[in-house]
Amino acid sequence: MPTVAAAIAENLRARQISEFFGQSLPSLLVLAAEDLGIRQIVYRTENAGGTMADGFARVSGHCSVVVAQNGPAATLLVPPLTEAAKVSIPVVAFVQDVPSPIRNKNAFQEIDHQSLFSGCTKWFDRLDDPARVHEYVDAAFRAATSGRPGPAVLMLPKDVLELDAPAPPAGLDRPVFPLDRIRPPEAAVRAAAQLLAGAERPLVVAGGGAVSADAGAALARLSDLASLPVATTPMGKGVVPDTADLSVGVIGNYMGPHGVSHGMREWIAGVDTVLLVGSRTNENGTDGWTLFPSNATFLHLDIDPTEIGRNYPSLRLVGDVRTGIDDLAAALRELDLSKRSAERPALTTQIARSRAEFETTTAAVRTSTRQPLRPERVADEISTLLPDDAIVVADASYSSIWAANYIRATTHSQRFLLPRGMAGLGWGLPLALGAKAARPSAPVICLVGDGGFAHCWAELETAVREHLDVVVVVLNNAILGYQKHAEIVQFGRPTSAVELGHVDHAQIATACGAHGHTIHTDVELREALSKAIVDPATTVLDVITDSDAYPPITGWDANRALTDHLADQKLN
Ligand SMILES: Cc1ncc(C[n+]2csc(CCOP(=O)(O)OP(=O)(O)O)c2C)c(N)n1
Ligand SMILES: [Mg+2]
Repeated sequence: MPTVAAAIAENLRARQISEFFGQSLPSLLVLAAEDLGIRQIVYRTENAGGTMADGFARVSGHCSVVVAQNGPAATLLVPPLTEAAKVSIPVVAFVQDVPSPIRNKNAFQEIDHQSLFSGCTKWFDRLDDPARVHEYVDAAFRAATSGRPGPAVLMLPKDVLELDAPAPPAGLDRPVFPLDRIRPPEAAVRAAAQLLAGAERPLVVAGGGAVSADAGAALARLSDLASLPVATTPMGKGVVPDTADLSVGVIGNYMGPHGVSHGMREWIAGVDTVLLVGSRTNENGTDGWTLFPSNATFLHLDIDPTEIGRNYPSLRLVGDVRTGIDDLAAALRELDLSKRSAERPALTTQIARSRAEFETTTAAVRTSTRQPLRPERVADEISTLLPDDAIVVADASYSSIWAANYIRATTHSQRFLLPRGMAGLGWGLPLALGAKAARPSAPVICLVGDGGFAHCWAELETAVREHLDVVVVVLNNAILGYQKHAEIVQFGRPTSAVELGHVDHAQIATACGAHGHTIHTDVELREALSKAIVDPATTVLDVITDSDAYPPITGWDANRALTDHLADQKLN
């Protein structure tokens, strides 16, 4: 009979899980897994390890696994599991617990794990009966991947791991998600198709749920069939290529004058029908719920019934996004779509005009050779050099906004990973490492701010040791940019926290065995970036950037406090 630890390892192998993120603990489980050839990708910190698991799941399309110790290590899993919970990504965490005989006696590093994880998990339990090990492991994976996916935690008391357990049952499947591609009700689909076919000005808005459901191709087919323009939220970025003639680009709170969809804002204010797909209709994705007119008709396709109607009373399409879109397309094919086809030329002209406007208004900053470099120039350079199969990852803060606006998705095979569940600093590099582990052949480019990068420099050593070769582009403006500018916008002045000391990120990289370059000029940037993308090595480009640059957050350009503050700084 195997031990519980060995039985779990066999269970994972039977599910074709070939790697997990860990740092030795629970040791018995890790030893058993390594004995079976399951690779432990060793993180430096649990919050990075959990985020790697998030990135791995986003890119692989199946539930990932992270393991950790009880107590302090478990507390560090809370941030990444919270991000995964917010953006509906399945991660199973196996966390060691104190031995059962000393439970509730203030054992070393004993805490109330159930309370700890209660806000960031779909499912939490502890294994006490070794005979039921496979039942519990199965429950964790089922909870993580079914319905609206999310994290699950199974606590494994140290003594229980050593007990005898049965071998795993036959027929275990890889934990893919979404587990069940549920169809929305036929009557609702027909009604939605009628509304779309007869709409004067419809708009499809795709969120992260469309990416998770792998609905990009279905969405493109639907858009083409019924001449429907498709916008995405930041989490939906790239689900349809930005270059498609009906692609509006990212909408939300990034629609200031230099925003990629700025020219569509007025048009969006006049939509009469909005089809939301896989979207939480959250604050940023809707610009504080101001984007769409309140008298529009809303249709909402989502796997989570509780999200439908949260912010917009909607025709309810409860179901898997990809299946639902295919069903909608089938229903539309039965209808007269001449009204939609007649609108198409004006619509594509409107979108093309908005894009041309963006190209013109941003030409100066995108092509600027001035030093310190403009972040728009850096993002534009990444966009130009971006391979068709690349994965772009951004950290929170400005990096996410630069990437959403200034790096174009040109093919369905590219992926964009933004930590928009929590917008927590430091997610960029570990998300990138998880993405690289899931798809080793893809070039992974990670855009981070200097403040956010400081949360996780240590994982550069992980990248080198684990051969997870990524390109990290640091926008080194030596400030907490978003924080500083937001405080000026809101309160007229920043606190003393926002200016950072000088950090040589190239030296940090080389100290960890990665390549590192300090970049001052556009010529250096292009040369180093094109080399780094094809180099089988982790490379950090420490790009010295303009601290006055801020991205197209709606309303910021119109804020006198910010523009005056920046002008004053220049004079002094
Ligand atoms: C974990 C965490 N702490 C604090 C914040 C608040 N915050 C948002 S943006 C920001 C500044 C980030 O600076 P940096 O990473 O250098 O990016 P920049 O805006 O300068 O490009 C801060 C402190 C956050 N989002 N997450
Ligand atoms: Mg910064």
